[in-house]
Amino acid sequence: MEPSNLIQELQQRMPLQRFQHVLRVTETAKSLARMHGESIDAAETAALFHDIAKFMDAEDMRELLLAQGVDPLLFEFHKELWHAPAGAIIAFKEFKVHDEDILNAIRFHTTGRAAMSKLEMIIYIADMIEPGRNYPGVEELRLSAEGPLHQAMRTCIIHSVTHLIGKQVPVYPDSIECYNYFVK
Ligand code: DGI
Ligand code: FE
Ligand code: FE
Repeated sequence: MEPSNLIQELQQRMPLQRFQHVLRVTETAKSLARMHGESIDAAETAALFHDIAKFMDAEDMRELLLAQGVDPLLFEFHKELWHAPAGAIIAFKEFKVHDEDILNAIRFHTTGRAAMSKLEMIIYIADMIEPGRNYPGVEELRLSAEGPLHQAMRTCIIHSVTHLIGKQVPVYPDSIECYNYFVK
């Protein structure tokens, strides 16, 4: 698909505010890729697709995920987690994105996981620090993103898991495993 067609397609699948978030994540991810010697094209593709399923109907999403054989544990957790693996499936099936690292960066962008690739960390961090984010503590995360990628990822996952625990909501095992991996 031509880049301009992809942009149009993405725009049609989400409200303007979300689309603008996607564009800011893309710029942030490209800049992190440049800093850390990762493919800028891969960062761009993963970032553009990362939230493609964010506004998909929850039941359609459940069907898609079930048909694809994802771990049914996912359905016991908040729907908010579903759009990441659903996005990877859509990128693969509808947009012929077949690069496993790009697909994993989309798939794990919400929970993170242990032993993330460079690209996975870049997308996770870019999603948290894009210039439109303004939650308490984001400045510290932006600062950490100027240093080594592992350190930045460590800071980000500590922030996320601490935030979830503060809200007393269930934490998906991939997030816990990510936290354990990066604090060790
Ligand atoms: O899609 P975005 O809003 O850009 O960001 P995201 O994909 O990181 O989604 C963030 C949401 O997902 C936020 O509401 C927190 C939630 N979340 C992330 N990890 C977990 C989680 N929610 C639960 N219950 N458990 C998790 O492990
Ligand atoms: Fe997301
Ligand atoms: Fe996002």
